[in-house]
Amino acid sequence: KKNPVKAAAEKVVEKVQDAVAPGNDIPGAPGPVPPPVDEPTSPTEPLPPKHDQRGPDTYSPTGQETGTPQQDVAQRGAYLTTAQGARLYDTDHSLKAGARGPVLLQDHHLREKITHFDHERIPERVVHARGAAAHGVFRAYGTASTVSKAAFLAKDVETPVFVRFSTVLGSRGSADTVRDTRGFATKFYTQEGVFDLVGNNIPVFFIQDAIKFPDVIHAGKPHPDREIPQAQSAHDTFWDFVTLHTEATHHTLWNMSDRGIPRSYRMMEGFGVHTFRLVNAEGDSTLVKFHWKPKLGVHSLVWEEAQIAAGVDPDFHRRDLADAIEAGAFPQWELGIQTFPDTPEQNFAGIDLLDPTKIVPEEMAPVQPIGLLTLNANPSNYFAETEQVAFHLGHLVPGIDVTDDPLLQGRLFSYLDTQLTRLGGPNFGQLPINRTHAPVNDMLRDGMHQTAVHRGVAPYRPNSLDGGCPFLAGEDTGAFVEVPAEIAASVKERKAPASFDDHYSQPRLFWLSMTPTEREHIIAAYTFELGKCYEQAVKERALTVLANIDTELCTQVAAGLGLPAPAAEARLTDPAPSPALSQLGQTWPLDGRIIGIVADADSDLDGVRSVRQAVLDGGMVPLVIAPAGGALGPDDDPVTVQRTFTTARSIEFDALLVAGAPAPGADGYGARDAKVDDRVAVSTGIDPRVVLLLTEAFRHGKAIGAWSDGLETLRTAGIVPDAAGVVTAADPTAGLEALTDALARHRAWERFTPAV
Ligand code: HDD
Repeated sequence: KKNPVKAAAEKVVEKVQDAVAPGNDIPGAPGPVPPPVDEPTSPTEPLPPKHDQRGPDTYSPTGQETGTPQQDVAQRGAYLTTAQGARLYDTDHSLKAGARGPVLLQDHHLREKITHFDHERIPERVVHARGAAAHGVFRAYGTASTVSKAAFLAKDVETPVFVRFSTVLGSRGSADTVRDTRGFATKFYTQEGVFDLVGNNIPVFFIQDAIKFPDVIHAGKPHPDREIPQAQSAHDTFWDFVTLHTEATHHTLWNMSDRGIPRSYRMMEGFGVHTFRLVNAEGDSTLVKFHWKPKLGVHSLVWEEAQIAAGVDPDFHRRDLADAIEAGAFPQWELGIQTFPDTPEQNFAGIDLLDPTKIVPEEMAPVQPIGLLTLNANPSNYFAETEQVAFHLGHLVPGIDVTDDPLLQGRLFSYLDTQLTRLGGPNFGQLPINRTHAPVNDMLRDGMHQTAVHRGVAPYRPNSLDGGCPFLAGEDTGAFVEVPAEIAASVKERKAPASFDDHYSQPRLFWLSMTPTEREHIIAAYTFELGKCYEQAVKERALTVLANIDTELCTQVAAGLGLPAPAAEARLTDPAPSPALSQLGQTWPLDGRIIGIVADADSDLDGVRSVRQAVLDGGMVPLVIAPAGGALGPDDDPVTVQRTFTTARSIEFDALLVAGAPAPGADGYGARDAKVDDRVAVSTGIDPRVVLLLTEAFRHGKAIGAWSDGLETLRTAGIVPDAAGVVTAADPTAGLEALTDALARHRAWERFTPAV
């Protein structure tokens, strides 16, 4: 007797094969469904990708093949059409009763065009609204295979990725260079599904339990009455919160350090923050912390530079990332892990690994490199990619699992939930940027913005109608199986463990690990931010917190605020410093660094040409800055000008080379420029904007070089030739070498007081 399940399944297969028969074909539809095996208890082959898993480039929104690759133009086809494909003869005039008459309601094109426009914006992210992103590839070294069975961590496996960097507090249109934490979220499109590593550039977090997240964000965001200040922590509610919840002390200290104002997204570390759990093919589990280490080193702006940039170029970080990738200076990070035994205590050397306000110093648990990330392509559409990308910590692959960190557990809820509002429904996974590259056979159906045309009748299982599909995988067939971690018997309670109570020893460890220059920056940052607060009680409470970190820090900030310095509440601990926390003291590659070359028509243009070439050869970017746009020199051998004295500001350049002594007013404007007190500059005969450029660059510790007439310009700007990081040479290319040596240390730290 024929098996009824099999018979029913065969009927379905026939139907499907009919539907996909040649001539009846739907572009991108899967091929014929394989006939079921004798008994529908296990799959024969993985099913091919669904129609909606194809790359976005080759299909129009209606699924029609549009040709590959997609051309880089906004519109394709000769004629403008409506969204329904009807050709249009006019898109500039509403349909009216006579040329001067009222507009008619029947004008569908007008209504369609305006309606679509009215709905072009979606809610911005409630946090991390401002961001910039890039595509890239992750190549695994294979070194993690002993601890994780994740296929993408096996040796030499290359996995496409999309990385979004962000600030936390500001709105979508806010400035890049504000003092804030930076997001570092990576989507790995692995063959086993998407893995999202949603981290920050600071390894600890403000709070230990996700239930406080709305509170800390309400405190950090602009005040609800006036909606100011934008993208700042320098206001009362932020400091009120972080001083009443002293677990925030560690994260806040990192924010007040140079880490709060990165030079570039390319020069930031990234951290997974929480402890994760890896599991290998044998089922052994290991606790880990993820680290991204930038190849270019960790560098920061100085505060004045960050403030100027926020006005002069609010897109500073976004531009820097896109420009570098476009120029082929692909940023790279090594992914590394710190590993810890997965013991029931989940504690390493007295540090509770479930407490997200704690680090494990690298000196105690070295970061072991497991792969290389290279960002090599800019998004082609900001909205479709950077705005619509949706990260979620629950996007895990076999071999990577979560721990009971209460902050992580709450995040596992929040990220899915937020997309329902932000992306308008549960089908955001079908958006091109969010699509997994692994075959999908889910039973999720319908809902807002459903773009897949699902066929078959049985999106449930087990079923006897759709060939019995889908079947369940086991661990041996690549299923994601949670690590069966033991949970100690306990009572249900709203409580944090006692091990979460120490809020000061790690901030003190961070402080003690800083060089004198870095400490000076921290003192200045606290003094600035608390100085912006109005509430005396908040400032005083902040000082009691600082007293528990370090007496010198507290005394100095108190002096700046004009308040008495309180004493520490308990004896300060004496942890061993962690040198890995300091950003200073090493040299780094200079790929993509920007060298400004100041010249005018009377400068040594041969020198400019040769130094320009040498900068390019060194993988850096030369930008010639001259009184006016166009070119310098003869028509047959021009030196192209990239910036003028009007458009250039020091924040754009990592180092300056000065070839000329441009007089004020060469462009008919310089002498009247209000950027600087021009009486001084006019009397000395150098354009005041050049003097400003140099004095700012000098104050910000940047490398400065000069030759020929440029020496005169340096003198006018009051820069002594033997100052640290200042290079004067007869031969510009020899000078460049010395200049880049200085730049490799990022800044001439000796210029800051106190010196390193
Ligand atoms: Fe979060 C976005 C990083 C705690 C709730 N978070 C978001 C993004 C990053 C982080 C990088 C931007 C992702 C993107 O580019 O789209 N968040 C962190 C880190 C945390 C953290 C490193 C602590 C270790 N976050 C955290 C908590 C909650 C959230 C405790 C809620 C309980 N985060 C969100 C969110 C966001 C988000 C509301 C806003 C937009 C989004 O998720 O997609 O769900």
